[in-house]
Amino acid sequence: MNRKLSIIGVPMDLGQNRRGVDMGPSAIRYAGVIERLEQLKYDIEDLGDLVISKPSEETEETSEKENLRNLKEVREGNVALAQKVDDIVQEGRFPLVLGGDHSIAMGTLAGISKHYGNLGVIWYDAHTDLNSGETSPSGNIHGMPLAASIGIGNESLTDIHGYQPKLKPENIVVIGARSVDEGERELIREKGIKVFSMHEVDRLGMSQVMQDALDYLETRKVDGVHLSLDLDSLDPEEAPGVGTPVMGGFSYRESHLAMEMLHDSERITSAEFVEVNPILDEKNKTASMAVGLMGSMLGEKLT
Ligand code: 5AB
Ligand code: MN
Ligand code: MN
Ligand code: MN
Repeated sequence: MNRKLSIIGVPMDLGQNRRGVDMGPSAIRYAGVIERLEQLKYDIEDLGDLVISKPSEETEETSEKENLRNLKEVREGNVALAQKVDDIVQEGRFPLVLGGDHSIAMGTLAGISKHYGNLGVIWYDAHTDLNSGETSPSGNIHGMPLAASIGIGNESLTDIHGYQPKLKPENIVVIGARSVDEGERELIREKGIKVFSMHEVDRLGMSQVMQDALDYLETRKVDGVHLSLDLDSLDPEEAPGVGTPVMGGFSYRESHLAMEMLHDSERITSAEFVEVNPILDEKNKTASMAVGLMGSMLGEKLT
């Protein structure tokens, strides 16, 4: 495991339409992320938060037409993030990105993937985020980052950081899916994207699913693994501070196990934790869970 960690917050809320997720990085910091990871003896560099610009009325109109809300500003934020993350990886450090809504995964992956020949991704989420302007029921770009990263959708999203695609569809593993739109289903079938839905987790248990996911990426001969963890993968009873809750999710405990197994696999090379919305939360518990999961992912054990 890379002992040098760089943390960057991305106060992005323009990829969806519930205010508050831009305060995610503050909530995660307040929940003690730096102190927690320092205890694990990492060399931590805190790069603070990116500045995200507010949308103008003019861009609102054009993006409504294409069913891509706040397209211009979402792109700009991701272009800036991609450069930051690129620099972090270039310096030989492990990027840990704090969201912000999930649209920021486009920028994170754009900065990371150029350093790898065959990057793998674990997408831990209640959703598959495989929409485009054509298929999206909402026009919210936080439902599109995985599609954009495989080169599907509007050019200004697929082309962030000047290259595409960022990912091969067969190097993606989705875990936790339970709300998938029709257009997304088609893409999963067409591209052969590996999805462990809640059905598989219920039948096999998290331990087996995580092992299968890691084995699958091993057969793909990936040279790095990025974890993109959307807090709405957890059950909203336990983690209420998210904008798009879907019932029937993971327990905190199950997710801990998943993170510990990821750590023990010694494969993980970057991560992001997204969609924490403190306005919808109770006593900052969703942010605290995010911090707890980061701890497990980075090797925190009781013994
Ligand atoms: B999240 C939905 N599929 O596209 C859409 O939270 C929800 O990043 C997207 O996973 C949820 O609007 C995006 C209905
Ligand atoms: Mn989600
Ligand atoms: Mn998501
Ligand atoms: Mn969400």
